[in-house]
This record gives sequence, structure tokens and C-alpha cells, in this order.
Amino acid sequence: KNPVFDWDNYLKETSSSAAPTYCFKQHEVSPENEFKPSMKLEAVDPRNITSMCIATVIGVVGPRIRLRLDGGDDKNDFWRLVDSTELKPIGYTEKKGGMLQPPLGFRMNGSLFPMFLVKTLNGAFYSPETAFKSEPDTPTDNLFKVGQKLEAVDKKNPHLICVATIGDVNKNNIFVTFDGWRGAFDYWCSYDSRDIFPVGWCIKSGHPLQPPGHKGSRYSGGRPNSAQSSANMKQNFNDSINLTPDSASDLEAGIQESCSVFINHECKCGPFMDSSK
Ligand code: MLZ
Repeated sequence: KNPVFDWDNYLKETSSSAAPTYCFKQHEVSPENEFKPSMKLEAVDPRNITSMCIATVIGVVGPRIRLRLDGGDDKNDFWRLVDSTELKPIGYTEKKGGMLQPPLGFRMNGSLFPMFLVKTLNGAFYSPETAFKSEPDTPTDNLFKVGQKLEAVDKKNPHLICVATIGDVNKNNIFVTFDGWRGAFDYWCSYDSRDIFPVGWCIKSGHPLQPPGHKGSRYSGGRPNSAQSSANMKQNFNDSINLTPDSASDLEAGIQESCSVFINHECKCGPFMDSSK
């Protein structure tokens, strides 16, 4: 078991401060998690956000649940907070006059979906209405400041909530950088994202917190748009795949010339490629 991460000490060591709680779209006290594995509910399909699907609770950690869409595969599980507006009790969509949809990648012929629905819900363990908690208020403005610390979901490993720093602020967006990971997991998101939490949220909510990595601090908390950071990102990427500056520029030119590059979606592709494409 991991020892509890010592935020007080870390803030002192890094002479930084925590982003104030009023910056975040999170409840002061996390709601209770009443979901249990195998319970069913309705959830927005994360890969097709206009669809409401049937989902099954696969795991429960603190105020978060791990979900799998019924009729989909087991490679696209996702995590949601129990106070997410994307979660609804079984029956919600029909009551609203809508229709439940097969998940993206439904494993049967679409014409079989109505029958599949009946089967998957027959005798199922429905999540109780009380398990669905109301969403927190949205802060009226983006009040984050560069350098402030927070806890944030690692979108590439979404079961993890990790030690992070605000690397940049632009209008309604913030750049979340993960301490000690040289930029490999950093991302932009809206200031009212549900994936970011104040310092101390994990311990208060009974959720594990991943401590900083050991990959040096060259790129922790840096600004991604400055020439310096961009150079750092290239250097880090080259380091990570053992490229010399020469072979790196050949590779870069090659990537820009060719029409398509096929890459494994699990790869960390560095600054030149988007692994989601
Ligand atoms: N096993 C992975 C986890 C990295 C998680 C980083 N979180 C910011 C790795 O070591 O690459």
C-alpha cells in the first residue's frame, strides 16, 4: 500500500500553493458512493455523446465508478463521478420520450438491439435513484493561476488521479501538467472540467492519489506554448525514443511528407502526432 502523499510538505518543497477550492466544479464534501458492482444504469456513450446507453458498474473507487456499456467491448471502460450529469437511472430516457441507443461498436447486428435491450435489463440489478447525486455548481469564472497545484485525472490512464500543476491559463481553459512526467500526460481542459480536483480531494474522498513521477521537473508546470517548452517537448520525445537530433529531424520531415501514419492508440506519441487520429 502507498503511504499517504504529504501535500503540505510537497507544497513547501516546491514553494507553491494549492489552487483554492472555489476554482473547482466539485462539491466541498464528496457525495457518498451508493453504486455497487454489477448495478445497471443509463450513461452517455463517451465515444458518441448524443447516445444514452445501458451501462454496468464494473468497479467503485471513492466517489467514482468504472462503467462498461452493455453490448460493447471490455476495452473502452470509463470512469464517472457519482454526481455526473451523464449518469441516469434506468427508465430515464424512455420517460423523457427518448430512445436508448446501442453503444458505438455494438457487437451484434443493429437490428438485434431491441431484443438485446430486453435481455440485458431482464432481472438486472438496477441502481437505486438515490445513488445519482446532484451536480456541483459551476464557478462563474476561470480563477486558476499558473503554478497552482491540484489533483487531476490522467486521461491516458483514467483510473488514476495524480499530482498536477496549472501550466497555463487561456480564457476558459487551463493547461494541466503532471508533476514529474515531462509533459507526456499533459492536457488542456475547461476550468469547469469534472476531471480536476483541489489538493486534498483524494484523501478526503477515499480515492488513491498518484504521487509525482521521477522523470525530472524539466517540464512540470511549464508553459506549452513558449518556444522553450516546445523545444523541451521535442527533446523529451527524442529522448524517450532514443533519437539523435539528426534522425529526429529526418523523422519529423518523414511524418510531414507522408499522407498517413498508423500508430497504436496506446502509444505516447510526443508532440508530432495525435494518437487519437
Ligand atoms: N504505467 C504508466 C503510468 C503513468 C501514469 C502517469 N500519470 C501522470 C507509465 O509509467 O507510463
